[in-house]
Formats: sequence, C-alpha cells, structure tokens
Amino acid sequence: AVPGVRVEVYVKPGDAKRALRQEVLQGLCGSPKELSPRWLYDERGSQLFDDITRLPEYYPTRREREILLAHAGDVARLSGATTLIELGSGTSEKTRLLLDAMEEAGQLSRFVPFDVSEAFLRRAAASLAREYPGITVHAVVGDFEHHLSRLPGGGRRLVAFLGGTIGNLKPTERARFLRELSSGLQPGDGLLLGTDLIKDRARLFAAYNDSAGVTAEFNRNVLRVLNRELGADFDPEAFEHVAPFDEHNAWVEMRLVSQRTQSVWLSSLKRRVDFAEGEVLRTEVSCKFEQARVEAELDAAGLGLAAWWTDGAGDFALSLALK
Ligand code: AVJ
Repeated sequence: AVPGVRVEVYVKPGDAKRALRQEVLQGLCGSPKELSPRWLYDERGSQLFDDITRLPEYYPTRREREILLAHAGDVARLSGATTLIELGSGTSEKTRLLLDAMEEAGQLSRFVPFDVSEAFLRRAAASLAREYPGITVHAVVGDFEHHLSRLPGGGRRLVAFLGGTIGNLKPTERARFLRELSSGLQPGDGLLLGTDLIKDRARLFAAYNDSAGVTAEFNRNVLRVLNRELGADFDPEAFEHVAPFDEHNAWVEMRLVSQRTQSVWLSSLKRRVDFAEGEVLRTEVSCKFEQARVEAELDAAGLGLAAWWTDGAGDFALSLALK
C-alpha cells in the first residue's frame, strides 16, 4: 500500500473480457458492423494514441494544453473546487496543470482519478501521491457506463473530462452520460469538459488520416486485440483505415474497410464472421461541436455553462459548467 493512496475497484480484470465477448457477438455479427472505441486501447494501442498526440496533423492535444496553460488558474478560481476528479487518464501533463493551479490557489485537498484499467490507475495514483504529498489520492477503477454514481462525495468537486473523449459517445449516449454525471453532483460542483470543434474539413480529415499512417496502425490494432483476446484470425493488412467526416452527424468516424471477401474465425466464440469486399467495420466516432450545442447539451443535463475558452486558432474548447 502506498501512503496517501486509496484504491476502490468496481471493475475486475475478467469483466473486460466478458464485455468484449458480448460486444463482439452483437457488433460483428450484425450489419453494419461496429465496435466500441474502448477496445482500441490495449498497451500497444495506448502507445499508438500517445504517438498520435505528437503528430503534426493531430491538433487537439496541443490545443487543449494551450487552453489549460492560459486558464487553469481561472478554472481553479471559478470552480472553487477542493477535489479534482478526472475521468480517464490521470497521468497526463494536463492533470498536473489543473492540480498545480488548485494547489496554488490553496484549495487542493484530494485527487480522484477514475479509469477502467486497474494496473494503469494504481501506477498513476502512486506517482501523483508522491508528487503532491499534501493531498489524498482516491483512485476509482470503474467504467463510465456503470460506475459514475460511485464517485466519492465530500468537499467541492470538479470533474474533468478532457481530450475530447466525450465525442466518442453518440448524442443519445452523451445525453445519458451527462445526466448521470450531473445527478451525482451537488450544487456548486463543476464539470470541465474538453470538446473538439467543427472546422475546415481538410484539417479534420488530416487529423484522423495522418500521412505517417500512425492512426491507421492505431485503428488496425483493434484487430490484433481481437486476435489475442478472442483467438481470432484477422489479417490486419486485409483492412484499410479511413476516417471520413460525416456532415450529417458532425462526427469523424474511423472505419476499417475489408479489402476483399473474407471470413474470420473467432475461436473463443466459436463463430465465423464474413466480410464482403468493401464492407465497413466502424471502430470509433469522434463528434465535433460548436458552442451552442455544447451549451444546450450541458443545460439539458442541469449543468450551466460558466465559462467557454478556446485556443487562439479556435480549434478546441474547454467548458466549465456548474451544477
Ligand atoms: C482520445 C477519443 C479524443 O477522438 O480524437 C485519435 C481518439 N482517434 N485519433 C479522438 C483518436 C483517432 C481521440 N480521443
């Protein structure tokens, strides 16, 4: 046990495997074929995403950091929060910018990183506790779908959901997520939300179809995950990555396109899955926003927009909303 660290576990290692099997049965055996982006992030996938954040075409990470550098102090002051709850991640430089600003304002008492990966979270919690010896680190191993109601109470809380990850939820899922999150908050608690903004189509396209092919490898990696976890025999090279912007839904969607007619055997499920030539497997949607939409969706969940900040180029936004 690490001093100053408490870890609460709602997700057990076997749960992920069960959820994956369930999802693959539903998502790959119907049409159109779809998987949740959750499965993109095994160890290699997380490394590839990290590489993506440093690509010249992939602007969101840099833009959000720019906004936090300029406004972390405002976030601390306007939220008045003593507890920072971070959904996903918990090791990033962005987390530290927020913790530093709260510490500087003399109001930081607790950090609550929330993530599905127990091993990842334990490492993150231990190193944050070492870096911020004066605070309590209370890590929660859970997933957004089932365990939002388990966020620890007490003090004035700020929930940070950064990176634009909320864009991975489709509108109905997003409404449910925001409602559940909001229902667990007390008046005065806040949400700091990162959202990518609608922009020039060529730049949106380039960000998800980079010239070095890192995003393509990140996308195809999900097939390697299925091979390993479900004893499948996908040939990742038989699928092509493409991520077009869907104007109607205002989202970028990552697709794997089958390059030929092929069958894949999923040995742990004892199922065969057939792909036609050109058939699409959707692996992620990444919604892009404008201010009015973010404000309306927050409002519908009972969260009032208190501040809206963008980077200098207007590429990305951080919203502070209060219950
Ligand atoms: C981590 C979900 C915010 O949607 O931009 C990057 C993931 N997918 N390139 C995003 C991602 C393709 C990323 N999020």
